[in-house]
Amino acid sequence: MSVRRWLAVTCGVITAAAVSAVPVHAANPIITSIYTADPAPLVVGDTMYVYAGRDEAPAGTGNFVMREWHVLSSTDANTWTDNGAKANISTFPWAGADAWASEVEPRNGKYYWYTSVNGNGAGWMNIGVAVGNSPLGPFTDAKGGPLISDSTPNSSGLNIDPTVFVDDDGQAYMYWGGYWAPRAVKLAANMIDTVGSVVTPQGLTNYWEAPWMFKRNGLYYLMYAANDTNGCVTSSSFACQRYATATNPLGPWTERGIVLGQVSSTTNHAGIAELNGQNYLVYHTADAPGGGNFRRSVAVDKLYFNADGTIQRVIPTTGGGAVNLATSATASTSYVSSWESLAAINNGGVPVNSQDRSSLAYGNWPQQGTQWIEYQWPAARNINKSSVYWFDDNQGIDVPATCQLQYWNGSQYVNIALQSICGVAGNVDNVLTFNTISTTRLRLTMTSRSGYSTGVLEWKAFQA
Ligand code: FUB
Repeated sequence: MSVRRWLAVTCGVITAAAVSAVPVHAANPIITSIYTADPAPLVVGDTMYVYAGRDEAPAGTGNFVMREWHVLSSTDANTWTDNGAKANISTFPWAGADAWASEVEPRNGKYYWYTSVNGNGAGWMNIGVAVGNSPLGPFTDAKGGPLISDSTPNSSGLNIDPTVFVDDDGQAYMYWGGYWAPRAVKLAANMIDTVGSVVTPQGLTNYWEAPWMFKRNGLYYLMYAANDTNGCVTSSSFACQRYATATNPLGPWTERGIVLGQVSSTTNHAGIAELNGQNYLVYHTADAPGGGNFRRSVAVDKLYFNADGTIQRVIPTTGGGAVNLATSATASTSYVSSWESLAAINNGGVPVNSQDRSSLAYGNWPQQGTQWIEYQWPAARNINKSSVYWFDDNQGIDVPATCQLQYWNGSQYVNIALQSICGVAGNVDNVLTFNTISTTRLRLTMTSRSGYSTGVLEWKAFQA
């Protein structure tokens, strides 16, 4: 979509938005020209702005590379423009790396951009604040140093992910924190100083990171990423979005349910905003082509409140017909090792490499020869593509020698004539394409290399 050029930065001020901002009509993810993460929506007039970090990690790497924050915008939550990077590490002369999650809060005609950023000195992540005269800036460092750092008394174990809220009486509050350590503090009217002590909010069940605070009909809401396996995620390396409510802005909070379940990226970071009378959940996934845990993309879906103020769970939509039917299938297998997990194959994991067990692994050691895994649906599904990411533990499990895709034709399993080879490469998605079949059962058979067993990290089956 848009042709983007680097911005000139002088003394921490972004001087020119040299970006050709071309609107894109997008299903999810809403922008695919770059990877974007940690979205924070803000509605001003008829426009929704989404402040998002840019993921620049090369494919296959296992760490964040984040140096700038972009501003996306839309007047219908459907057609989106990337307005380019409106702040970056250099906006904060005292910082040096890690442009993590941020949020913008307006006040008195100014826009305060609270950011997670690495101070590059003693300690690690800090909360910085920049200020601008419009939602698109230009933004400059408002304080000349961090608002919160590791040396702030009672600060979080990880000082990231600020969310700021101004109450009807003019009092502003900031929540933030990672590593299961939420924190809150009052902000001064100038929006760049704290007032009083940092407090530890109570009642945020299984809080992990990524708070999002707002008020609706007199009730305070705090949505946040949790990573418990008690109905939230299949493995604690993923996260869901839970929410809590309170009658006081500093709590105590009562946990009320899940807004968004596990997504395809391990991190789960979201915000809520209302545009033209419709509420939206803005979040990120690893769903874009080439995406991953460190190559995330922003998505938007409608969100609904019930009459009693509770929030209906959002079911993510994807674009391009690339619906992965595996996540709604029941999996079975000829054999699974007792210490591995069949759940690994369709839990939405995004492996970094074939040794990556962060979202579980399926393996059939000590079996050798031909074994199979299978998906079953209660009614026939139309399928024309699958992809498999093989597990290789560098011990008894290796990528297979051969594989074959089969489907149930009503009375027996028959081989699918593949248009692409059944790939056995490690460290990649081996994509298989074929003419559409309609079936209730899809089976992947794998024949081991001599002396080895086989394993799978993720197997997807795509709706035609
Ligand atoms: O993008 C870096 C970090 O990942 C954010 O600060 C967290 O919320 C998580 O999304």
